[in-house]
Amino acid sequence: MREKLEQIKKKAMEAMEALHDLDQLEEFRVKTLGKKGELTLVLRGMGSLPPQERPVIGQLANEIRTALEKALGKKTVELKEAALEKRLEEETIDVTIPGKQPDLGKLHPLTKMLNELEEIFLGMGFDIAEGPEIEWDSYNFEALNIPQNHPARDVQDTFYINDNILLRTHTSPVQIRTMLKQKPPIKIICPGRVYRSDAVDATHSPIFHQIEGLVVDKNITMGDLKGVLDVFAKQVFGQETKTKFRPHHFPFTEPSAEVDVSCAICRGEGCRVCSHTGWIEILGAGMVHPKVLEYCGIDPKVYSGFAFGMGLDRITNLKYGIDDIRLLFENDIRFLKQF
Ligand code: 2U9
Repeated sequence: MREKLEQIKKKAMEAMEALHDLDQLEEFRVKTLGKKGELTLVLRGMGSLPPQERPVIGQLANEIRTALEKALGKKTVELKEAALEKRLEEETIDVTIPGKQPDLGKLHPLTKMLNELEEIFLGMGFDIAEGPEIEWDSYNFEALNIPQNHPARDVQDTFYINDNILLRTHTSPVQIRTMLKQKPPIKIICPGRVYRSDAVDATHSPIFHQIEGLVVDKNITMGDLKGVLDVFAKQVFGQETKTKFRPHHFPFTEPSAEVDVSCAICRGEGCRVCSHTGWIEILGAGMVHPKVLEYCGIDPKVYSGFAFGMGLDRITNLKYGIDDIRLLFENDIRFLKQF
């Protein structure tokens, strides 16, 4: 029996040495030390030994069990360390491999232009005001001194929703709303989308964008208007830019003017962009009509104001050399990627 025990120990120790992974080791532990393991079976057979031999063999069997358990523990640690080592080696990350470049979106040219213009006016102390695109007929026309029979009111030009409600044809009703709820001094720009029932071509779209401005206070003059628009034009088109006011007519301003800037492409010498005139029309402007102030409850004998309006789409196209307004609305990725 002693020999059999020593044999089991020797065989077990050798077998253990040859094992390479933790699953095999567990299988081996069950086979050797488990309830149905070889060592246990031998110990069960101790009943057939002479009584004086039993304690000696019992002690030997326990020593062997302890030795095997110790060796198993050591082997377990060894195999766990080896497994970890192998995993770390396999999972090595090469931090020098170039990363994948994420596809970055870009701002739409209209958004870029709007951001630039807003910065310029914020820098001159203007606030930004916004309002609804679906508007009362009265705020869009009547408040602005546009009479019932004016051609702008024609269904040919305006998208009516019903007799009293329409898609705003300019952002001017935002200024009306501001004056109705706020007393002067008022100094705002109103950017936004507007709608006119125009046939689509290279310079017309039924949806386009405007920025209008309004300043109302005591002693506001045409000189203030010229100063603001001159600073604005120089910041957008370059410090050498000149501005020119030509008399015009709008129902909501008196006097009114159209404003040209000297062509930034040819510096006024004449080219294709300015139709060989050296000037480009970019704005309409004027002193707010007394009737418009009155409609909003502002006394025109105490207060005066100036207003201006421009097409954002037209300025964007001039600035970026885009020759067709439709490109701004088609969202062709090949076009948008260029800005
Ligand atoms: C109030 C009073 C007056 C806004 C103005 C213009 C002149 C003008 C056009 C430019 C090109 C429209 O986009 S466009 O087609 N606008 O010429 N707009 S004065 O005048 C106002 C606005 C609000 C209460």
